[in-house]
Amino acid sequence: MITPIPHPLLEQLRQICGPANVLTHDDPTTDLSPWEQDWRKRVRGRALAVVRPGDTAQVAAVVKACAASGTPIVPQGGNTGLVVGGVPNGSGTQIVLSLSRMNAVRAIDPANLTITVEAGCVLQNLQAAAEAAGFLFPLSLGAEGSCTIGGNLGTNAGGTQVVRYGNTRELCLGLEVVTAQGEVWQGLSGLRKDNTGYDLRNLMIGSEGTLGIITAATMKLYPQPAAQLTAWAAVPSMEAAVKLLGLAHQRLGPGLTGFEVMGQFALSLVDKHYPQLRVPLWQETPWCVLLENSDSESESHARGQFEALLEAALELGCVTDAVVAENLTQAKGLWHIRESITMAQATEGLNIKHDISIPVSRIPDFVAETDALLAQNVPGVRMVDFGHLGDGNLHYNVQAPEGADGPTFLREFEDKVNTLVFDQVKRFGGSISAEHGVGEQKVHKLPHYKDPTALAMMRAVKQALDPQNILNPGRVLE
Ligand code: FAD
Ligand code: 2HG
Ligand code: ZN
Repeated sequence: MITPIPHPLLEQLRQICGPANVLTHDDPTTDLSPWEQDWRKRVRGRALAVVRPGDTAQVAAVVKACAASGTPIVPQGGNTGLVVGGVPNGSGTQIVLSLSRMNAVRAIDPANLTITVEAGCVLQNLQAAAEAAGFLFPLSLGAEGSCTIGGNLGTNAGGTQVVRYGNTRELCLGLEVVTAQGEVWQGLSGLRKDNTGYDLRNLMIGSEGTLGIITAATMKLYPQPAAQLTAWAAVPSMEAAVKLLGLAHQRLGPGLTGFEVMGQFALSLVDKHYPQLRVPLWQETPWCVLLENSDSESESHARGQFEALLEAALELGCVTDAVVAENLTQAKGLWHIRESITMAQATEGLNIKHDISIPVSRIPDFVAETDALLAQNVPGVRMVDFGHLGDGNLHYNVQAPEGADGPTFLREFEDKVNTLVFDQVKRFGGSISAEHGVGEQKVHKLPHYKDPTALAMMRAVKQALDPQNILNPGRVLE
């Protein structure tokens, strides 16, 4: 039995959540690394405690206690974030507020097409609950087995269905939020229309835990499609991929639910690290595209439409070869290849990530110009390009040259590469973060790339809602 060192705030937190739900370094047998280490293993923080409340009232009481002692709070869901936004800093003075115990599905309203869940609900469980009720919850991303809806809302996550259903923000109809003062905002309306003043829901979404703690959400449900087909196409250039996207919009209309592009080197990494996944066509083409067609009529209607699209694309020369999945298992296999790029890249070694957006029409020129600039500035650079081309969102990632030492590469090149890429993004009218957020990683860059008036309004909002700066300090805003 270990007697914890007396600490007035920790005593209070133990009373609120129960001693088993306040984890500290006092107990040398408790490993806090799952909460302190970021997913990319870029930063290892040190928490004063990891606190795991069981309901909204406990979250509110924890925040009140922290506010009274001026203790910073870092909200955390599945800790899959990619920009160092959900782990504590190294000071040992911040608490991690993990929502993982608050994972219930509170209600499904079939007529209103909504589901209300607690923030710690894992995305895959939310998808499964929707499916069990006969509906589709379309948010889908590689981390869905461990990320939570609270984290998805906190980052306004995108994923692979945005081209049809929008980002997490577009899927949300209401929130329950604990404010920086420990008050509870009951905003789980489920209303599709509400013009009674400022849109606080949309302000909270994407605020990365800096304005409030999301404890529950009402999300939109959709009918299940009658059929879903997936195709993998070899395309000769990024221009051809953009042309194929236009054609797919024209031919499939709202049936186009996924349009992902993958560069040859990105796919070579999947082939190298996961040979069992059998990546199709990658050796014969610089780019592959994964397309999904969701049809409300029937499988044969979907197949007819899809084949006509691919035939037209072959004739126009924007596709050189293609395979259409014969069944759901094959389709899942193709999606699994796409979702494995992040892991394959991590296995290959340290890298520099960019999740940028550019108007789709300008992406080919952006890639050609920026690739050339990087090749001039970083000898032997290897580009891991892939992403959600349907949304104009590229994961324009930079891998160290073959055989280079990862940490040395990052020390020497990370800032230079970020500046080069972000300057190009600005020149092309894009955003330096399309989906992963700002976190700690891009916080120093934001003032250079965000409109100064917008940044001033953001600071004013933060000051108004969290004047003590206790909610995730140092993230989003310096
Ligand atoms: P965490 O990592 O725990 O937190 C993320 C941020 O949200 C932090 O700032 C945190 O403080 C805040 N937060 C967490 N919970 C709450 C809450 N309840 N209230 C307020 N703030 C909160 N992102 C995409 O957009 N698209 C993708 O396709 C995508 N694919 C991914 C694939 C992989 C393999 C991985 C590892 C990550 C991927 N991500 C993607 C990044 C990541 O943003 C998402 O995985 C997810 O949205 C994070 O959810 P989480 O529960 O893990 O949040
Ligand atoms: C994806 O689209 C994620 O797979 C992760 O956003 C992107 O690894 C990345 O850079
Ligand atoms: Zn992505």
